[in-house]
Amino acid sequence: MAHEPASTAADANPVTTELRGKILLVTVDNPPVNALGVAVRRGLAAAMDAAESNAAVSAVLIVGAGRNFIAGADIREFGLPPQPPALPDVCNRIEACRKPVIAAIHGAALGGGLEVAMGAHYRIAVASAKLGLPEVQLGLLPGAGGTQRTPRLVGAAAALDMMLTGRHVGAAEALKLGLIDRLAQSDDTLAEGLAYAQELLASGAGPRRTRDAAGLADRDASRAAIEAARADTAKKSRHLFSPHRIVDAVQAALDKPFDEGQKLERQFFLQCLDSPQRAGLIHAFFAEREVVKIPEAAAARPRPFKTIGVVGGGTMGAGIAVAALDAGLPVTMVERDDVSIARGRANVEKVYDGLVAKGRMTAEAKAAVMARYTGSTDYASFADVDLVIEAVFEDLEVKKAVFAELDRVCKPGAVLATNTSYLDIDAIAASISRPQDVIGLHFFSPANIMKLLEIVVPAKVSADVVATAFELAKKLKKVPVRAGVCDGFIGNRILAVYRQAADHLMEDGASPYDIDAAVRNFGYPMGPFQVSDLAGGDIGWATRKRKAPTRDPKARYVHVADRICERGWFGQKTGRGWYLYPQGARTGQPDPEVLAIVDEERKKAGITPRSFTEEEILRRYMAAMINEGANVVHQGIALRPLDVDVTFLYGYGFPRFRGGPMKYADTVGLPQVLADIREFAKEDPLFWQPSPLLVKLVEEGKTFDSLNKA
Ligand code: 3H9
Repeated sequence: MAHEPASTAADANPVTTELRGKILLVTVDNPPVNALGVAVRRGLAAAMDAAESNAAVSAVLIVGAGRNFIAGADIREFGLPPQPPALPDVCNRIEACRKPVIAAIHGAALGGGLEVAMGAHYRIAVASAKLGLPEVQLGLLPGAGGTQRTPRLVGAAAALDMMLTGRHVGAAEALKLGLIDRLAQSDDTLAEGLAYAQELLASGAGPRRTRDAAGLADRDASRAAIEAARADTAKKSRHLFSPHRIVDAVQAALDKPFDEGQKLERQFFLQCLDSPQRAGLIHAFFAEREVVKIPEAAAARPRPFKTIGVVGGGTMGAGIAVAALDAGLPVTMVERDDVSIARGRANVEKVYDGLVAKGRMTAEAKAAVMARYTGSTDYASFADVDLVIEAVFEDLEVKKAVFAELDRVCKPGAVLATNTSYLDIDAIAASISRPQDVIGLHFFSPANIMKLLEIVVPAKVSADVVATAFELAKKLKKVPVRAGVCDGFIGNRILAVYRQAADHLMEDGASPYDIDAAVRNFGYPMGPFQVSDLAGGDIGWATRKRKAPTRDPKARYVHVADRICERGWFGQKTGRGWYLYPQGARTGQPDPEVLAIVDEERKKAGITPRSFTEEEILRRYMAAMINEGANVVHQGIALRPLDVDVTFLYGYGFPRFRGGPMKYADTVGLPQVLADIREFAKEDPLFWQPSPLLVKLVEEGKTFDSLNKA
């Protein structure tokens, strides 16, 4: 996405000053989140000058207008030409102020926002305030003195924890850490801030600079904390750039005077800013906010819903029920008979029992949640339910029979959703008297954990039902993506294609273990063959059998997976699949027998194996993913490329630091991707057909991102 800066120098001054007695009240008012755009930076610096030059001012109080103190640097400015003053200079200017500066914090004080607060001499926060340094999540590090001031203020261990996780620290914890000096007694930030400032003046308190704070005084403890963080980061963040620089910057805070440390911090920050990881992570940040902006949300208001019905108590139905229960909603589950509903209830309870066993939930809390759960064998129990999600066996006739029952018993206006992962939802909708109420809610397994929710929009559904589905996603804390009806919707449709590309690579000479390793080195937690072993090879096998009758007889088909499934090797649950899992091991070992099967199939197909470098493997794997992603956008199944990106980030383990497959394609360059596809097409023109959208964008010299703009 191309982003305009939220504010420009020409905008009305978003920083206002007002004398309250002897205190200069400085208010940052830059909706929506008081980001530190250039006008705010200028305003803050000017306010310090004004405070120093006005003899009537004895102290300065900085507050944020609206719901937050300051949410950080203006992310939309990154990548644009810098405009002075730079934020580090502004924070230094605040710290250098010869009159005491106090920050009164409510809402979010994040990133540069917290750095402004640390530039101030004293900090007070209301109980609900959230403080943090989330830059790492954007591929950055705190670049306005944060890597130098935070360890001096709270010690190396706590500072590293905050900067490496990016977590939000509550006000009470911030007080304990020494990040703030006082916890406000009420929610009235302004009154509390003014009172604190007056108290400081009365006590004769002067400026107190964070750069002089003694948090690193215990040098041995600091060194140990840095070494521990370095080792942990090497293990956990091997693909990432900025976490390592964060550790280096804290090392500099320990070893060097403040100004020198800050110079290094600046260098590291600019390196991070230049990295494609920063571009990928910031793309992901905006994409997950843009993805909810759909035409139906603008056109209609969601229907109210207070109660949820779930048809089916299998793994999926139970997971959906848990997701709804966790969101505080009452759930009625219907199954066909007593045995099935007992199993459904047991599946739900099993999740909570697991939490109780791990000490993450009390037995009383479990009982309170289960009190909102009702099991029934009678569809009439759905009479008052606002929204029903069907999660029964994947068979069109079975689903139609369920929907006929729902049509019969549900009240008018109830939303009727199916959790199918590939069936024709238009056909389900057309089979009942109220197609306008029918929608697809494609949850991913385990449904109470996985964040992605594909909201599948059939032709006849009314806009308010789509808006309701997005509202439900918000309530369940899911990341919704709007998808059109087709086999596999966005995610599974694209998956089917790049899985085939992986099979082709395997038959042509790469081993499944080479392919998995290449994909892991790209940043995925697992390769496609490991995923198949985890999910169960029988699932893909069933899909292949389902698609067999409609498969183009001229299309290349690799039989290896079928040969493996025919032996009953379905992966982890059967102790072997693509890998061996001796004694229930969770990490697989390469299996020579699998390699022998691969060899045999190559011979049958008359293929002489050749070798592929990791780069060659990835080029094919990614080109297949990107090309089908382009088709999905071209056909309107996904609204924009960013919808494909969000689907893969939240449902398929795509490495977030690459932004998603379509963003990655832009990074590689679309002409390169198209050239690759055309080269591969020389071997298999049926499989490698360039997407018309990709061809068009290359002809026009455009990127996928150009389509993300509203
Ligand atoms: C940094 O500070 C670097 C420095 O160390 C060094 C500099 C030299 N900029 O999330 P929401 C927009 S890096 C621009 O839906 P919520 C957002 O896109 C920064 N825009 O609200 C959305 O726009 P739209 C470190 C921003 O109430 C609107 O505001 N800080 C920024 O659910 C509302 O956002 C962070 O990483 C921004 N910084 O959550 C904090 N932030 O309406 C990032 C938000 O057009 N922000 N927008 O879709 C957040 O975590 C959440 O926005 C926050 C509010 C918790 C504050």
